[in-house]
Amino acid sequence: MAVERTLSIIKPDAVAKNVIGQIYTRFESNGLKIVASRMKWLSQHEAEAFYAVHKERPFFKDLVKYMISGPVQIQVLEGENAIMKNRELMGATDPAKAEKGTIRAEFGKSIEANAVHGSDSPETAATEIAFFFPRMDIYSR
Ligand code: IDP
Ligand code: MG
Repeated sequence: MAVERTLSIIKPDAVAKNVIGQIYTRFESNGLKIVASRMKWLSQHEAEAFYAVHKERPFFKDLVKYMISGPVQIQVLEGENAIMKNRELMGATDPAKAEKGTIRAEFGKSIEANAVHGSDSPETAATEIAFFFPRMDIYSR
């Protein structure tokens, strides 16, 4: 296994629920280090660009609207197998189908308002990290 980095976003519903700390604890207690972090209220243009891979999907417009409904907390997580580890901790896209104990099962509201985003491959992780963080703002240790 290799040390990887992945992009994580705590989405507007979870930020509004005041559970940033509880979600950060999940990362930290499962071997993922927060090596960059910022809170940001995305513009429509930013949300559309971030989710550009989904622009043909029927839920795209609503997804963008939801992602700009309030501030999000964005972080780079680093650790062994970080990309898949984070996806495991997140659980399935639909919180109703996510395994018990996962972040989405515990904090997600709906298939759209599902508390967190996580990169799904090394390629998307690299692109998504670069979208939000210049290299100089990422602090490995
Ligand atoms: P993922 O976040 O588990 O990787 P994706 O298929 O990449 O899931 O979808 C991106 C985001 O779009 C989801 O996290 C969710 O917020 C939203 N989404 C996905 N599928 C649906 C749907 O069927 N209806 C509404 N929103 C959806
Ligand atoms: Mg995805």
